[in-house]
Amino acid sequence: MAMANPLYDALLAPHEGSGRVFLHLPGGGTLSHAAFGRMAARFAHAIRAAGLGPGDRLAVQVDKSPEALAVYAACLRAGVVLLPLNTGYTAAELAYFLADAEPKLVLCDPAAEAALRPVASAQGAALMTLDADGTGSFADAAQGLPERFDTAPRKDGDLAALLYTSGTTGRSKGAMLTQANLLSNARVLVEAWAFTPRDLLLHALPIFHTHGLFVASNTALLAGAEMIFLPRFDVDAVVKALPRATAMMGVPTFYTRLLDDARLTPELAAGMRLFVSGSAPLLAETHRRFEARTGHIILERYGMTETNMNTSNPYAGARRPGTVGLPLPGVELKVTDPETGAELPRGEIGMIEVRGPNVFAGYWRMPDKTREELREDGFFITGDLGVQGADGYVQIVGRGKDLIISGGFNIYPKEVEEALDTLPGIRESAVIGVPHPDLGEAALAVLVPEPGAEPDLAAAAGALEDNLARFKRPRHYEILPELPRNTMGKVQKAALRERFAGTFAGDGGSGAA
Ligand code: MLC
Ligand code: AMP
Repeated sequence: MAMANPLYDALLAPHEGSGRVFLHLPGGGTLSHAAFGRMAARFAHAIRAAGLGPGDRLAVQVDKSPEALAVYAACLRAGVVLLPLNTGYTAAELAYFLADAEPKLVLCDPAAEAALRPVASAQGAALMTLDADGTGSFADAAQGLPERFDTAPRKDGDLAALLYTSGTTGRSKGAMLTQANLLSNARVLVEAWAFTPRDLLLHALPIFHTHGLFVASNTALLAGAEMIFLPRFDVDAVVKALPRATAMMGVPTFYTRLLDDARLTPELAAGMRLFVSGSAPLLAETHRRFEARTGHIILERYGMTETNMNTSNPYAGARRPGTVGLPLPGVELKVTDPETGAELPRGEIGMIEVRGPNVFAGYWRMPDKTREELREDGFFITGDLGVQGADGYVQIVGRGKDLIISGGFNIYPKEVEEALDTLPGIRESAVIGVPHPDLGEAALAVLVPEPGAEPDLAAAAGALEDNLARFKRPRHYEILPELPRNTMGKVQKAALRERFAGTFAGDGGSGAA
């Protein structure tokens, strides 16, 4: 009897060799569990052959594909820690992650190879490619390798993945997610959302973040559900796939884009049993419009990279617009005074703190940051401000952290401001999130020129291109002679947000400003 590997044993082993369909692909083809498992075994051998053993990191910045998902499965089998990276990150951003996580191997898109090779070599990491169509030097290396693999034994507390989340100050932090973190949350979600082998989950999220990789994929695998695996959210493809699907998970932008499409009707969604929203606040208005249009009540839940899912509206029971529902089984949630940490009575607004098997093991090689946010008693300080009603429902009312969530991607203003402040002619800057009809919030930069200087906005925007992923770059610029400050000298971002709140009001669709 092989030794235990909790995630492999629960998510993958039950399907080994099964001819059942796992993934439905855009071209109309399918991939069985057996074929997926064979691919994952070959990939696990290739990862081993590249010199990685249990606990080593594998950084992956590739387009979404069945092969990319099989890399995750291969890492689980080999005991290798997966470090998935947003495909939008530039080589400059990658350099930081590679230096910090010290992966032995980096997988990238062939188109990024030339730019990333020096970055990887500088860190002593090998580099291989995996294209969206599943080809590349990594796939070549795996070609012909055995389709059986002795899964590495792992313990509950062993790391399964390292996911970077930006910090409000300083650099990104690697959230260490263990086997038990991921498995406990998958178990809770299968139960809470009633997933079964009869489900067909419409998967249009990226797989480099918690939502698409763990919430969606782990839940489907654990339940034995099938997935319609789309490379990205494309409204035409989603409309085409919806009639076959039983469930979908998305960020609020998925729902506003669907609502903007006349093809969204009750008939289109007649076979659906569940629409889940998360990663960013779902406007109560979107919730109500979706119900009026389709008859479906979106189930909103709340989570984060460090904690997986914390709360959820009930599957059976009232799904309340504007709330993120109740703490999930096993998750303790309290609202505390942000200054003192003392627990507040129900009904009072404060800092949301959570504890449970879902909560991560700390930040990679950052014991000080870990101590600041993860209390010794196990409660994690989320940075989200909220209130819990007498009936237990949690409402998120704001963020204690300076963070913009745009289309479900996080933008840390500080990082963008630091990049802007170095530009010639700019004395200082403030980056704020303002309402955006498509993305929920979009980044807007307020620039203060040096005395006498006339900043060249096009040059400013251009200068960010090499350093910042596209999704982080401000979609609009404003120039002010100075930033509003309080008596302590702190920039009053709330005043700026109010002043520029209407900037994107007329922007329809997904167009950039
Ligand atoms: C893409 N762009 C974005 C963007 N996504 N800009 C700002 N915010 C975003 N979210 C850029 C593109 O690079 C492109 O640049 C331009 O904006 C227009 O792109 P688009 O065609 O409108 O975008 P699209 O590709 O359709 O993507 C939008 C989206 C996508 C909403 C479908 O961002 C998405 O899938 N978001 C999901 C994010 C997610 O999974 N979050 C979960 C985090 S986990 P150019 O220059 O090429 O035109 C988490 C925990 C939890 O938060 O609780 O779940
Ligand atoms: P990330 O660091 O990418 O995991 O983002 C996590 C953050 O997304 C949380 O701390 C919240 O601020 C936000 N978030 C996730 N789900 C919701 C939700 N349903 N409503 C409001 N904010 C959410």
